[in-house]
Amino acid sequence: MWAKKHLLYTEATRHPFILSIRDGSVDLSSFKRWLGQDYVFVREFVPFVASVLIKASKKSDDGNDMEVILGGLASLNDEIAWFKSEASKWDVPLSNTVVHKANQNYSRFLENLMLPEVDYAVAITAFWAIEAVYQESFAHCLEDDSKTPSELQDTCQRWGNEGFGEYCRSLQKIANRCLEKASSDVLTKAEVTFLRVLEHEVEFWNMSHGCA
Ligand code: HMH
Repeated sequence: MWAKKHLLYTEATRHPFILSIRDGSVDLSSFKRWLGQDYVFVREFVPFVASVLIKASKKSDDGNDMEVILGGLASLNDEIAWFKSEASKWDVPLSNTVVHKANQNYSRFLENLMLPEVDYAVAITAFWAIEAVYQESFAHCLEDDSKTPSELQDTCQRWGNEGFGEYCRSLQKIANRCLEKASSDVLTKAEVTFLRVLEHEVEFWNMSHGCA
């Protein structure tokens, strides 16, 4: 299980699409496809995060969880505004986007995680993993030896910046605290959910990259 996790995590955070941004060889039509699809994703992600917030307010024994998740929702508000301005910069229409299969599958997965019977520990683990994949991927494109094109720096900064990294570590801490107290049944569900997130992230990159 650990080996599989490790392998999938690397696949998700060092995907050929990300590596192509990092080495400057990125195909801009791929980038535009990613931009349009990710805007759709983020609009689906907001209700999921809201559902995690509701679970935190009911289940959590730590007063700080709500603030961290609320901060996440606030940054999604900025993110939606950013997508709109970025899309107009790149001439990517955001209305009438044909939602790709990988995106539809990811949405369906998120919808299932929103159900009240899904444990808070499972939902917060998924939330952390979703954010962490983007953080690790885009931070990789900002390293000193990267050749990320200047017009993509802003995108990489959005998720690769230190503040976003700090926020991901806060989510990880919450997830770890919940998992320490979880039953073995919940722990297994969280593990499986974590792997599913990584698979969906890889599929999402594949779609952007044009290999799906
Ligand atoms: C597909 N995963 C995907 N899109 C995002 N914007 C994030 C994660 C991070 O918010």
